[in-house]
Amino acid sequence: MALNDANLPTLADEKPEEAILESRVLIIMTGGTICMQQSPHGFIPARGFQEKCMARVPSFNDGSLSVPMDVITNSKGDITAHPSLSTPVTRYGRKVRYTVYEFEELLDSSSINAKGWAEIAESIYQNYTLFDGFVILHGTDSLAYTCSALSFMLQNLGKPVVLTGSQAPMLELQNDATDNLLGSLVVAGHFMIPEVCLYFNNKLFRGNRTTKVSASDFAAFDAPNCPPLATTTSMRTNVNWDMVHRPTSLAQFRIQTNLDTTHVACLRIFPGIKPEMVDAVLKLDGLRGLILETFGAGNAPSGQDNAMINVLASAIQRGIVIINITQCLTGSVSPVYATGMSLSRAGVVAGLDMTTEAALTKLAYLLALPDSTPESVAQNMSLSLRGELTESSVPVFRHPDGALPERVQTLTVLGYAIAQGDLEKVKTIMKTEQHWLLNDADYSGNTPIHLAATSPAISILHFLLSQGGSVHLRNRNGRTPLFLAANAGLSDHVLLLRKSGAHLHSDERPAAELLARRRPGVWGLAGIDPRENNQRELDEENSGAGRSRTMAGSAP
Ligand code: ASN
Repeated sequence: MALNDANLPTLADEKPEEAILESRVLIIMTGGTICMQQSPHGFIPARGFQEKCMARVPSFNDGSLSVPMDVITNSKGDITAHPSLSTPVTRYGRKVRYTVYEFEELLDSSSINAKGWAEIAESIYQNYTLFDGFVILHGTDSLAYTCSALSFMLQNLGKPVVLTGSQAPMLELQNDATDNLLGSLVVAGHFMIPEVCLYFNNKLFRGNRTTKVSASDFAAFDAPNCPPLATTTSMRTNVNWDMVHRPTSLAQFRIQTNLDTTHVACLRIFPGIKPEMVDAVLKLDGLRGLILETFGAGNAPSGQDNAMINVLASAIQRGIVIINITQCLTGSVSPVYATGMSLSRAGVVAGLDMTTEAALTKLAYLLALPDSTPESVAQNMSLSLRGELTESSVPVFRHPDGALPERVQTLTVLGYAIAQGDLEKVKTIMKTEQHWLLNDADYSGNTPIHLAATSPAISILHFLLSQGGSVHLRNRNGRTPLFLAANAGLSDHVLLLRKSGAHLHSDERPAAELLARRRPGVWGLAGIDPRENNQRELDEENSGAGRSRTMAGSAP
């Protein structure tokens, strides 16, 4: 049925109090203990996780219908339809609707490699616009490596990617799988933490800061040099918003999948290690980079004859990048001792407080960048690309746990400045109040980016985006900033948001397609193809069936 102009929806027609917002999360199952079952040869991964492990648990299935199906594109570009399940309404007033997409081959994570990491990155990329967040289920053995690798492979990430697993299978009576999975779903479905994170034992860590610290305890992971991004207590998840790393370049989400893991190595120094042994590793065919695990603050045996330093210096001269990482769990590499200083004089790069997992995967990532040189790789290894190291010891200013009225007042003043187009005022407020404001919302659920999406001064939108404001948060009507800008007919705002990775949420598309009839130009810029709209109408008329809302999305 064709709608005439008078029937077209407007924003004013929407009644937020009647709608329960559903977040959409894609769960990617790669294997690991979480999905394992006993076999005559020990635990092995088993298929059918959504039906066997999640559908029967009330916290993972409120029994609501999963129509329409989620249409998932795999890493090879093949499309399949999957039924979804939903959690009951959470304490944050939302449901989390999710689909489990299982890899063709489920692995014990001790067998994962760069190909597996590429498959995960591709799967996120292909389905990026359809979901609000992603949960990756993975074995714990190599989980910290995968977290680190993905943090570099996913560039300008604007949505949460939460990795988790368990020490005991979900089908065991007493397990840690249920809590880890539920906690991860809640984070991915509610909190705009656009980082690759690891959720385990009630803590959310920055993924590239983690290391596996126990082979059997439920507290299997820690991030020794970085406080958790969030912690879950019995009733709620408390996010440490000051810690959250946000993309600040105005660019769309993209991935780099060709890590050079075959030309890097890792060597742990021990008392009495011979320079010849180090030399032999450094002369491995094609080696381009080495992680040297040293003592304490970055020290290695020097010896009277400087033989070790000479071996390292000559490898560096041959173009091999050597990174100094401490064997200690906490603290940083710093040249305070003569032995450590001579390493840096020889050209060994201080890896500061990076974990070995982060250093190794970062090295493989940087070596694979087009136009990389040993110098550019060495330089980038001691810079923070994704919050994987602490660059300086300047204490981070923490916003005091502000009383609610104070926060609301600041947000109101900021909202007023945005509406007035007063860039200078916006800059002043952001400077003094720091970045917690970017994720805060007024009573309608509008964040500063929502408000800036219709501000008379596009420079304010530009400024707030460059400060790390998210383009994906939705207000209480479920609207993204992009929807608001298009609805206001602001083409330049729409273009800037698109350039920064914004896309319409699948829930917004039906309304957007109808509104596009009034203003096809600006909605076209927002990603609504008017031909698609006509086609949908034709399909509906011909078959009487509605099209899946998730079909409209595509990889960015
Ligand atoms: N071997 C298992 C794995 O990493 C260990 C686990 O998941 N707890 O796949």
